[in-house]
Amino acid sequence: MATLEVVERKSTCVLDCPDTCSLTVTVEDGRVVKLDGSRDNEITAGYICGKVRHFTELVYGEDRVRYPAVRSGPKGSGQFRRATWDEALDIVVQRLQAIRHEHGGEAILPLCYGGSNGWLTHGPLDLRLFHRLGASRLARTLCAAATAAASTGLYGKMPGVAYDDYPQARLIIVWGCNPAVSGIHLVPYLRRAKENGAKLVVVDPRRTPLARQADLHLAVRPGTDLPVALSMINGLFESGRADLGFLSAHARNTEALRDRARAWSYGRAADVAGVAAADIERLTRLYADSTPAVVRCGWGIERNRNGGSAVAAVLALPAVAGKFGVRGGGFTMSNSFAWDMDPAAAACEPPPATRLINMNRVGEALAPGFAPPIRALFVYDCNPLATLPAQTKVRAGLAREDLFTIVHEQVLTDTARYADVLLPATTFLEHNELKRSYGAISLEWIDPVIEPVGEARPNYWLFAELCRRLGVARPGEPETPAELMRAIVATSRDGARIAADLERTGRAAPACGDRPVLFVDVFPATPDRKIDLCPAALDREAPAGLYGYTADPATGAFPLSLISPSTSDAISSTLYQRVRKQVPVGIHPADAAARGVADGDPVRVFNGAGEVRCVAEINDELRPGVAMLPKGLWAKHTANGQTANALAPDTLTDLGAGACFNDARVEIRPV
Ligand SMILES: Nc1nc2c(c(=O)[nH]1)N[C@H]1C(S)=C(S)[C@@H](COP(=O)(O)OP(=O)(O)OC[C@H]3O[C@@H](n4cnc5c(=O)[nH]c(N)nc54)[C@H](O)[C@@H]3O)O[C@H]1N2
Ligand SMILES: Nc1nc2c(c(=O)[nH]1)N[C@H]1C(S)=C(S)[C@@H](COP(=O)(O)OP(=O)(O)OC[C@H]3O[C@@H](n4cnc5c(=O)[nH]c(N)nc54)[C@H](O)[C@@H]3O)O[C@H]1N2
Ligand code: SF4
Ligand SMILES: [Mo]
Repeated sequence: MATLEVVERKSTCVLDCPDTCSLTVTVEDGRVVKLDGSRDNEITAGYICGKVRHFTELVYGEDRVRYPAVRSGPKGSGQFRRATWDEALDIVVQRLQAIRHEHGGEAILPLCYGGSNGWLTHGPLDLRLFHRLGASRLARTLCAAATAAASTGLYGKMPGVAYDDYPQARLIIVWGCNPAVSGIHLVPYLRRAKENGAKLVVVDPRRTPLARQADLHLAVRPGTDLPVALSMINGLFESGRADLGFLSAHARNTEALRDRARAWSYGRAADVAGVAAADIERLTRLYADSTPAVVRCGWGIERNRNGGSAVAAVLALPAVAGKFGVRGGGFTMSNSFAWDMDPAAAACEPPPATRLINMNRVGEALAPGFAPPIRALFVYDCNPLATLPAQTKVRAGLAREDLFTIVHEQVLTDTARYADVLLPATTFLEHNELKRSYGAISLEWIDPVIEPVGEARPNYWLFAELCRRLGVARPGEPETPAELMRAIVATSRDGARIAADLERTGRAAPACGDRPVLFVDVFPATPDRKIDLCPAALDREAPAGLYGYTADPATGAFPLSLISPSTSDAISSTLYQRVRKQVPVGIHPADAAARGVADGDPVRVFNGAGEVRCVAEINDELRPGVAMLPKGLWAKHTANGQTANALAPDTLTDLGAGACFNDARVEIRPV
């Protein structure tokens, strides 16, 4: 009798989550039977989230895409016939060549985002293909566009405070971030800080799990962080608590920030944000009095018309109050800024000057009248129907008979159902990956732990193959995972050491180490190493000028703010196939009563752009005037197949041209 081979293999989670957990994967006869946290990465501390513990349901589930397939029914029907890779790629090559020949390369649009957060699945070979085809370029703005514009505008690419240093802080402000769901490994450090006597403040329209334990919770109206932060800055200057010594040594344009903040008294900010002026004042005093103090700046702040300026104002706070220079002091935004590699530059020449299409406007770009039209859409690492704003327009675009759509996917998503050619993608358990985390500060080399399921193939295989078949490959270019890794790492100033560390241990720390003290170990990556508190480029970009506030888009007809934050069931849309029941819209008791809506009632959530039919869930954790549907829902999660994204406008943030998901304004009525 054959004995069962059971082995434990190391891996690292590559999903779009700040934590980048180190994993122990149990493999029985070539099949993954268990995923759990390991201690290779200290932050993981031996535990992982429930989503990834159930990852085998994605890998082996009924929705897994196992074979190449060609559409055999109407667009969107999800009806396919199985094909061989050769046949599927022949069709792709023939159609892309014909479209390029007849309409030019710009008629092709790649559409990708964060499905895998690794550098081998996005960056090198896909861009090699699309650049050389002269395809339209994609502005990858679905997330972190405003935060990146603001934080790099002020600080250049500077990493922030490491999770491990939070227990040193006396005050922690969790601002527009819900780590209990979206980055669970920060939570034990917050608990330790509290045990050490730290105060916790949460700024969030919802009473999140952390807000419940906070010393102060500012339940601001969505989109009003900018006035709150500016009034704190004004208060610090007015009360003589601004650190003028630090500012004159380390910052530029302090006066411009101070001038703009002057317009915001505590009272005026409190009126706009719907909180008590005394609470903002108390927070300012607490902040001035506490050292070390750290702000965990989240992505909840950015997803509205004021998002860029709001993030800039929040990140200016530690400069104004002089909170840098000590362990546990400053801010944490995206710690991916610890790395200086450029995966695109590693594999191909600079991008051609073809048109740039903002992914938040893909619905428009696929609509009639957009010229010259897009005729081929190549979707990978992305589920646009579930995650892009203006869902109704996106769906209409995908349904176009004259659009040739290729989808490279792991599971049969809502988007994949619209494919003309569907190609099976491997998961990170089945391919190599190079992943830098954006919460913890680390870079990991990841080996596959199992053979590909079915005929699934990694992105790097697919794009190398297409480069060859479309005649744009050049001999001697990096192409295998190991070659790509070396080429990517070589674009870093510290490349030789990082490559050696990766090859020896599978992980590497950046030059500044994995627990940098801000303004001791790292400085702003700006030309003069100073903070620019009012960069001219950002000031020109923002329609109301940097730090200029734009009023709430609510109208009498659509008075409620619909927010759509992350939940513990999924990473964006990934793993939502596991949730088989419908998902309710959260509504505050007062808003429900005013509309005659009771818990569990069927309702319509609607505005001029769309309508979601679902049931109501009375939720007193929301502030009045705010309703909630999770981000990333699939069509099956509502009664009519529309989700929060059908109600989200395709307007853009003031900086970075990012998505304004939380600017959705709606009405809710019983049906
Ligand atoms: N309403 C609303 N919508 C939002 C947001 C919001 O706040 N509200 N937030 C947004 C945010 S923060 C983000 S980051 C985006 C995320 O938007 P997306 O990137 O579109 O969403 P994901 O679910 O992360 O990933 C998409 C797909 O990539 C696939 N994938 C994973 N790995 C690979 C791979 O190696 N190869 C290939 N070919 N495919 C792979 C997954 O199976 C998944 O279906 O969504 C945004 N959408
Ligand atoms: N489980 C899980 N983890 C995830 C993800 C996931 O989908 N699921 N997504 C990953 C990705 S792609 C990202 S970008 C991060 C995002 O993680 P977070 O930074 O936590 O962002 P969100 O979940 O979008 O929203 C965080 C909080 O912002 C609040 N919020 C909404 N509007 C505003 C506002 O105007 N001001 C303020 N102050 N708060 C507001 C929401 O109520 C919410 O509690 O998480 C990552 N981790
Ligand atoms: S999704 Fe986040 S918390 Fe869950 S295993 Fe991956 S890195 Fe860890
Ligand atoms: Mo994101």
